[in-house]
Amino acid sequence: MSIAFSKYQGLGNDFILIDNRHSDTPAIEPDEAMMWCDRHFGIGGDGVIFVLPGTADTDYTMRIFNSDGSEPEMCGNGIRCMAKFIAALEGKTDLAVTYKIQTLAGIITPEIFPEGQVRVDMGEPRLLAAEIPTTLGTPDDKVVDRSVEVDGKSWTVTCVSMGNPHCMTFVEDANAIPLATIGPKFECHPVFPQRTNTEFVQVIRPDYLRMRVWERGAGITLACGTGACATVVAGVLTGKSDRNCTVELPGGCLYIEWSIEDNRVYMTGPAELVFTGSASA
Ligand code: ZDP
Repeated sequence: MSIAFSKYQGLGNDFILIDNRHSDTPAIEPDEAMMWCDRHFGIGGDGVIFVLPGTADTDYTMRIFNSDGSEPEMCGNGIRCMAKFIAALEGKTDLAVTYKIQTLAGIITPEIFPEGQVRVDMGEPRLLAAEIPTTLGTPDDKVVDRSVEVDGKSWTVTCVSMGNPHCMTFVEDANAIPLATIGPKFECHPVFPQRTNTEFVQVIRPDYLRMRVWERGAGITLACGTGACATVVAGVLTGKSDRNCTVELPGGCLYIEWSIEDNRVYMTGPAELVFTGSASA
């Protein structure tokens, strides 16, 4: 069977999008998604995203498989890509449109601006240890500036869930962190029962953070939208950053606002079509 796809990227975090509006079941299985994401044997991508029919309160449902076949609750860069993909499917390219998307992390609302940027209401951050989840500290406590031993070294971490788990460490020089070796040790550390996305953050200014990410289920990626949101929340909780802040990732910048009025996090950034094609499954 041949399945049509569109490849999108947001700051170099790249996804294979599938029009799955006809069925509640994703068109391909997690192990096929792994093959499709392979950069040598497949199409290449950090994940596969399915546009499924909406629920009573939403226009569409998003499901995503990471490149290792696992299923995360949410994906910030991916939902910007998904909004652009839906606009193209609906013939609404270059128009201002807003969609309500059901995800495993609740309802997320991306808004496309006519000039192409996408602003996403990412919802409220979850801060309690049990919600992240992590066993660092007691279940109903925030996890701010906690120490954890990883790879024989003590690290001071702050954990935030944007629907998916993130563990942030503030460092002097983000580029000096050996991400490929230390990243997986954080991801699979026993204090994170659902594994974790791992971010190393350097404060350039309170309104400008530099971040590198090791993603759960995907490894080193050029950007992570949920991670950029979690990073600013961690920056505010530790007194290191403003609530309105630019996050510089290897693939470019995202603009993040953690609203004092409604406690929600808003993320603004690009998403672009790379190519379309079809592949067998
Ligand atoms: O939580 C996870 O397992 C992540 N790998 C999901 C993907 C997050 C993403 N990079 C983002 O932008 O939020 C897509």
